[in-house]
Amino acid sequence: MNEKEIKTAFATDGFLLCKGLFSQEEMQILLQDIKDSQRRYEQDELTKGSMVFKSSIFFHSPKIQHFITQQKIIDLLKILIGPDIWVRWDQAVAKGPNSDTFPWHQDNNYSKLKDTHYQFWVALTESNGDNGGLLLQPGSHLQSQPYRYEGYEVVYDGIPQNPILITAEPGDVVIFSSFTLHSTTPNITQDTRWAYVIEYMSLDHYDPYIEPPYFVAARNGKSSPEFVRSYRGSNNPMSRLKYYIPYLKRSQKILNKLANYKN
Ligand SMILES: O=C(O)CCC(=O)C(=O)O
Repeated sequence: MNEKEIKTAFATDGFLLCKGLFSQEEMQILLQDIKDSQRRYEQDELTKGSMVFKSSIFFHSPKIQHFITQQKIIDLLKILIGPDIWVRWDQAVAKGPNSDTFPWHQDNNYSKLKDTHYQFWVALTESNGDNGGLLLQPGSHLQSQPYRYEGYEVVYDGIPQNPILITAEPGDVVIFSSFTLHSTTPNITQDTRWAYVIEYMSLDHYDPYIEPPYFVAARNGKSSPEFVRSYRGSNNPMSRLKYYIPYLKRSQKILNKLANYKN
């Protein structure tokens, strides 16, 4: 696929399947690095039974940092995100035997971000409809979808009309928008399905929920791994304002109520 086809496919469907981006051997090494890694934040509320989330793991692992900033990844992402990119979050997901479905959702409803982040989903093992495979609803990224809370889960309040199941080999990758509805199937096999998801964002976009230091992946389209205390998006008042406007509106409503009350 050339750049234009990649952009068009992503704009239309909200995701892109890249077969065979990494070798089986690279995936075995990465899986071991993930198992050896330490978390930055301890909590993983989404872990349920034999479906285990291991989040925020690149932070203390130079090997994972090296993997997620390699030029091959940047060359793909810069087509969609632009030349300056940082990593806001990552998580490995082990779906063991008997693990349940992970319900349909848009990742922005978990991250609470107003801008798109780009989910780089890596199949570390085989992944299919029997063992926890990834399902995506094409075109669902084009609008905010209704949702409800179920414990820690933020679940799509609807039924996807024509979902696509990704059948993946180790080393296959799906890049999808954080607004794309997705889900995973139950695992009815005896083996554990592993996937690793890295969440990339433009350096122009702010995330008020991640504390510094921030991890830069690329500048000017070139891999440039570096921890920084601030970046363009975090310094940009317009980026920050998006998150303050709801508070300002709420404060304005309270002030109006008080003014009415006094009168
Ligand atoms: O287990 C997976 O493959 C993906 C889990 C998921 O839906 C997510 O990370 O948003």
